[in-house]
Amino acid sequence: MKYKTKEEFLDTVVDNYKDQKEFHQAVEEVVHSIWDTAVANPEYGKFNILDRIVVPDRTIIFRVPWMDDNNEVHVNLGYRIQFNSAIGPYKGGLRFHPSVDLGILKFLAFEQVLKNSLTGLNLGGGKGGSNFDPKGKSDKEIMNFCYAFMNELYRHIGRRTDIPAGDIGVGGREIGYMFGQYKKIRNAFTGVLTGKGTNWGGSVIRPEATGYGLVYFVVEMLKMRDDSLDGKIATVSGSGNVAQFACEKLIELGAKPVTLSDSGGFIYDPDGITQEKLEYVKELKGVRSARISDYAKKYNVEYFEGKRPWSIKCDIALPCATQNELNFDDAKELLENGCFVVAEGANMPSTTNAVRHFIDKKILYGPGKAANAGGVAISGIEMSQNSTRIPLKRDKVDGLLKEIMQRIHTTCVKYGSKDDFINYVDGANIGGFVRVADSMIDQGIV
Ligand code: NDP
Ligand code: 2IT
Repeated sequence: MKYKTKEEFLDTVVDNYKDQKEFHQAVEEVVHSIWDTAVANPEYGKFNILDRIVVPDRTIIFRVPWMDDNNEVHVNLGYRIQFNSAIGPYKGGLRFHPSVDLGILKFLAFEQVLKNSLTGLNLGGGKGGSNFDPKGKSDKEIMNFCYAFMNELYRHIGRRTDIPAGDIGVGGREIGYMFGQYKKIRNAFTGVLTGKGTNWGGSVIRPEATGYGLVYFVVEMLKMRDDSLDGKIATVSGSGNVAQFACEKLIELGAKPVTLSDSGGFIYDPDGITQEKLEYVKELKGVRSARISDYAKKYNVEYFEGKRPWSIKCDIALPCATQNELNFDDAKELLENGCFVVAEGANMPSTTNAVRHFIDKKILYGPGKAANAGGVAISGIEMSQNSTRIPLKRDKVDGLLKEIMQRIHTTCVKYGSKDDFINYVDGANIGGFVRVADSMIDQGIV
């Protein structure tokens, strides 16, 4: 092993990528978990896996010029990080949000490598997107932007190379426009993107998969304490794709979600968000600029402007909005109010100190790369349906999703159990890492 301590290694990552603080955060968490495993296996040292695993295969940055409805020309930055392909073609979402930069996409792509490994499928890791802000844009502007983005991205992706999907700001509509443009340029109808419409190669349950899978993971965690979702109060943040379908599954399985949020604030509905109210949220949030505060007006509940929902008493908290949306103070308050399960629908929503607090207090804490892997897993199932050209039925795909979430949970237990506590962070990181590292060794120095 080239490094004597993990701190020595982590210092090199910080030095090499000075401005990429989210990337440092993600690498630090992983290295804390995998260090002993990395040191114990001399092959990992010999093949210098640590240095290699934190450097993407390639990073593509490009100009995206597009015209708005007033004929003004804008330029955004487009990115695709192809991080690791040891176990499969690059796979991961595209994010359109003004905060997008290299540090954020590198953290997401790095997490994706280990997440995809945990699914047990043959999926490498990647991530991409743009600092484009979809809020307030007309449908035509969104279409123009998606076309412009694909005008460059098409040359870097392909069904055997790199298969993007959605993430924040990218849903079925955007995937449709990008797919159309890819098909036009390449003159090829292939499964190059996932999250497609079911009429043209998309899988049933893909839109639901991240949120449903998250709740299936929570069910597995609760089983470890002979407990179930029945009657549990859940706080959920976000109100987009992941949050909506997490709520839906919570309701179906007998729990009571009481909050939703967006970048403006959160709503608290002590009577519980019902399926009917959720249908309203789905319709409302179908328009990207819509605000969750409208829910408070419609159902006469409280809206907390500029706040996040972690002060509300609950048994289960599901952060489903964005990175670093739950800090140490939030973690303390949650636990003081009796919360004993935190599972992440979003990627890295809890800060480093919040995660330490959850582990110190030995609650059931499911990190994103395990708990939200259902989305990419069903993307993998969409890819296999595209290859065979045989679409699967809803029950079959839902069954696969459950099976994969259970398998991920088993992997976390296998690698994360110590005494009578399951450290899901260690379990997910080690479980994800070993498969990628061993595959890299099998393939030599490439
Ligand atoms: P959506 O765009 O559908 O929804 C995002 C939600 O998060 C919106 O409610 C949005 O509010 C809120 N949000 C976004 N950025 C911020 C911010 N900076 N501060 C506060 N709120 C914010 O995205 P998804 O639901 O798809 O993604 C949510 C999270 O889940 C992300 O972390 C994503 O990486 C992760 N994820 C997504 C998967 C998928 O399949 N889609 C799979 C696995 C993880 P507003 O409308 O005000 O911006
Ligand atoms: O973070 C994620 O796992 C996603 N945005 C989904 C990726 C995918 O390829 O389905």
